[in-house]
Amino acid sequence: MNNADDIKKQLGIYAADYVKNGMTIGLGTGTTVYWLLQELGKRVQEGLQFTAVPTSAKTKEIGEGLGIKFKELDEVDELAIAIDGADEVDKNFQLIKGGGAALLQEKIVEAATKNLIIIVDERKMVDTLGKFPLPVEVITFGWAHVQKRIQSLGCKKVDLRLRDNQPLLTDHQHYILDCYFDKIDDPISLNTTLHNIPGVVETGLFINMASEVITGYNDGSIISTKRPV
Ligand code: A5P
Repeated sequence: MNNADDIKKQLGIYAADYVKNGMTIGLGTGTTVYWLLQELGKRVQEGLQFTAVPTSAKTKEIGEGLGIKFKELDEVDELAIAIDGADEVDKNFQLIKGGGAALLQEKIVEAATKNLIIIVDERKMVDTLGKFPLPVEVITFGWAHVQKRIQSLGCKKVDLRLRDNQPLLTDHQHYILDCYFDKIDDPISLNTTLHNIPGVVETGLFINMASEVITGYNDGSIISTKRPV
């Protein structure tokens, strides 16, 4: 029986095999990707050469400390692959992301590849999205009005995310609203509805973006599944 951290570490090592010499890749954010960064750092020391576009300031900071070479998104064309974690993954490979508040940059970077590889432990695989509160990134101006509009969509609770008792500011100087929908029956239409609210910058619904999900199980096994095209 492996604990959550062991599984994340195994996933990081497994996913590092996807990174080949000469690639330009997107690197995600979070506690699972942390282990990927550690493994890639080791492989860089052993001679692996690649360039990465970070999905957050945190990933860039950790990666640079490990010797990983970064570029800005606008300095590169298409990314060969991107690897990231997720908070929930449903049967159709739709995702909730943003638990680490990096969803905006993640979505922009990951839109630059056809090969978004998601690494998650089995607890994050769900039939229906929504138990995990959906993060929605909003402009700071008028955020309480956006909060009310999301509540009026039938969302049970919408919390402004705090850090140290202050509203958390994202890398791009926005707020995050954590939206407790409980059950998201139609993620595609909810994503569109949320985008139509003035003040919403981006949602944590990653629709039709993941091409492959690598799942780590409690018994130590790892299974990779490709999204049917
Ligand atoms: C960051 O904003 C998120 O999208 C993360 O990718 C997601 O929350 C998964 O993070 P963990 O691997 O830490 O669970």
